[in-house]
Amino acid sequence: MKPVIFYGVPSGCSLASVIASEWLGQPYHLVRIEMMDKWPAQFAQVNPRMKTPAMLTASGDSLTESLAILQHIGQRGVAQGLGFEPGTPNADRLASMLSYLVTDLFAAFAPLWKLYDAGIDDPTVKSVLRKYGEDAVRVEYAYLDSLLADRAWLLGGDKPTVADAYLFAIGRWAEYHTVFKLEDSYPNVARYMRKLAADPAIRFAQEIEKNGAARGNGSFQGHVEISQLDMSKASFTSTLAAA
Ligand SMILES: N[C@@H](CCC(=O)N[C@@H](CS)C(=O)NCC(=O)O)C(=O)O
Repeated sequence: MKPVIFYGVPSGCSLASVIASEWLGQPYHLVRIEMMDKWPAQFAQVNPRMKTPAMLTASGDSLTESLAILQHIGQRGVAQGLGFEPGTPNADRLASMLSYLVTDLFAAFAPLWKLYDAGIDDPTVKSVLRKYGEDAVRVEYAYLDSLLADRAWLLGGDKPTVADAYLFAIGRWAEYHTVFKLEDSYPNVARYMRKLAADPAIRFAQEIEKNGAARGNGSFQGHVEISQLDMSKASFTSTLAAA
């Protein structure tokens, strides 16, 4: 089967998996999840934690967690420079960067998402969450700004990897949560985000998020309904596959 990516709107981290799929250039389908609405019950078979992104791979197995999905796409896209041969120093560097992004950078935004998602009325709790989130976000953007001072892509090199797809998806959250204007505070991150925003795959993925009439590079084979999918192998996540 063709791989299926489940992506969430608004402004999900799953944008990275759509961008990486488009960069890979191999056929794939998408399932859209409106995260603020009631989620389709069948999605629990793919990810019982009810989070996006999730994936059905070409073998029909479910795969969850951005890091795992991006590594999976990266390994299929070694020729395109999206990932690296397992066991090489570059593969280690990519794993390290992805791990930093999905833990430290993602976690820095957690208090701000808490404020956004939950109806918190207590003004003291609100201002503590806001301050805690903003401070944490600034620490990570200062680090990223220093990294990006002398390189075009997150890992250096002359092509983006799946880590760049993820940083684009998460990097936009500082302005989404109006923490700061990137241009004013972190010019290297701002330049990097501007360059990525002009990339055709990223423009496509953002159009998809907006539910626009997106035209990709030909690898996107259309949206599917979750009820149309063969989910017989979709509860793989908790056990090892047979050798
Ligand atoms: N550890 C997961 C986190 C995924 C996650 O929290 N996704 C968010 C969107 S960025 C989500 O689905 N939120 C919906 C919810 O929590 O209800 C990963 O890295 O993939």
